Amino acid sequence: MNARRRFHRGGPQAPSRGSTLVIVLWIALGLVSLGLYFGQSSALALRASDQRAASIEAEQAIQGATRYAAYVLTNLDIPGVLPQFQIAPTFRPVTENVRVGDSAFWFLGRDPDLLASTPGRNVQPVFGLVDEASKLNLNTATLEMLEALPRMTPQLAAAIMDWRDEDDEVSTDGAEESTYQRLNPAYRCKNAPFESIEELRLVYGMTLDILAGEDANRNGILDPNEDDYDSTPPLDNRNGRLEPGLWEYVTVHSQESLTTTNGTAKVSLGAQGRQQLATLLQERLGNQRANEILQRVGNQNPAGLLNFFVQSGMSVDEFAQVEGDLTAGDGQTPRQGLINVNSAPEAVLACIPGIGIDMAPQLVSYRQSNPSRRNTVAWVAEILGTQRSLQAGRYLTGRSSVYSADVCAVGHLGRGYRRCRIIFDASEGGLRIVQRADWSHLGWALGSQTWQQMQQQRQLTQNTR
Ligand SMILES: [Ca+2]
Ligand SMILES: [Ca+2]
Ligand SMILES: [Ca+2]
Ligand SMILES: [Ca+2]
Repeated sequence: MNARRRFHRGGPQAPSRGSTLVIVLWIALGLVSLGLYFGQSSALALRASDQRAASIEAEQAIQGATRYAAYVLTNLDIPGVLPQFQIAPTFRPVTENVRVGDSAFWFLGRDPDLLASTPGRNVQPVFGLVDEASKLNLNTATLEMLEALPRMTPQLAAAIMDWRDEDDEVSTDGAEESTYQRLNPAYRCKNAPFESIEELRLVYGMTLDILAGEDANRNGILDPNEDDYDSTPPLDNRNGRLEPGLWEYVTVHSQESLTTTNGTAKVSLGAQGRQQLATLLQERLGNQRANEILQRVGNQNPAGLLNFFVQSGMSVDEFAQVEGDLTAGDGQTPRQGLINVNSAPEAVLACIPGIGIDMAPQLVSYRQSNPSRRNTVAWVAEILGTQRSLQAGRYLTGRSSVYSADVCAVGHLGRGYRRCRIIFDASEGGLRIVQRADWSHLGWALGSQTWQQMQQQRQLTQNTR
């Protein structure tokens, strides 16, 4: 009875109710925190998937940009001359903030007329396609030419020569197989041509500092972290000027085309092409001028187009009528590594024998004030004179056939930034993509102005939502 009463009166029930309440409270608390947790993580997941969607949009924009670049390159008014070097191209491509649906792309370019001596000008990017013939070719440059590059040392230049030459004989200051075998981990010396400029990382003695220089994100402009000494990497000299590394000035992809724009084979300036040369000159300049020119050239085998121009006594206008049809090679194997005097920066021109650091700035100023001549190599003779022209001519061209597109892209609201560099080769007739490298890891490359515009646009869209 006692026990029943106790039971009915709920003596032992009271603690039971209390503990139920506690349990319920705990469960409620648990549910709330679970809800909070899932709410938070689904917001995170949403943001991540939004970021991923934006990246995919940016990738799509890069695909679009690749096709657009190919279209531009196959429709050049003057073959071998990029639109920015033409005075009045019938088609001037859009190169910045090109909208593709919600995304956009930019062709990150270079201004080759920017003299190294001009401080503070290169803080915002220029846009456009880039001429690969504006750079020094790692596979054809001589030791002396390599040594003239910024940041280069004699040891490094020699190691580059040893890396690409077939033999295993160590050149003065160079490095061959035995050196690479001593490294930890050891690897082989290539003893074959470079296939990409990134391969320079493997050459003995190379450092990232020499390769990238102050331009850590490889965009050709001075970003804030590249002008603040050691506050943020890279280490720079804080002088308000960008001093880039080797990567800025070298290529492995420059080679001349063996066909003219209408698909016919170019005429060789060598002995084997003499008859065709006569026909070409007669066609374009008439019999009398053709005979005079051929007589002056005689049996010489011009080492370059500039050499032929100097030896022939032609006028610049006459030369322009045949330049696109000529090659100083044998007409069978395309000549590699010719440097386009109309698009190369001062630092590259300075590497060429006959030009050097004393004449390079003069060439840059001349072509700046004479933009109509940026489709020929002939004008160089006026600046360099005969002797220097004959020395430099074998390394020079006035036009190009290999180009690169450094494409930066963003998805909706400026999110999902991607960057890709694509190299196009038109030297074998038609356009081929010969290399495609993802450069997204180098970080934002479009400069502070575009960054601010993106932020403002994003803010505006979020406010109106
Ligand atoms: Ca070797
Ligand atoms: Ca930079
Ligand atoms: Ca720095
Ligand atoms: Ca600097």
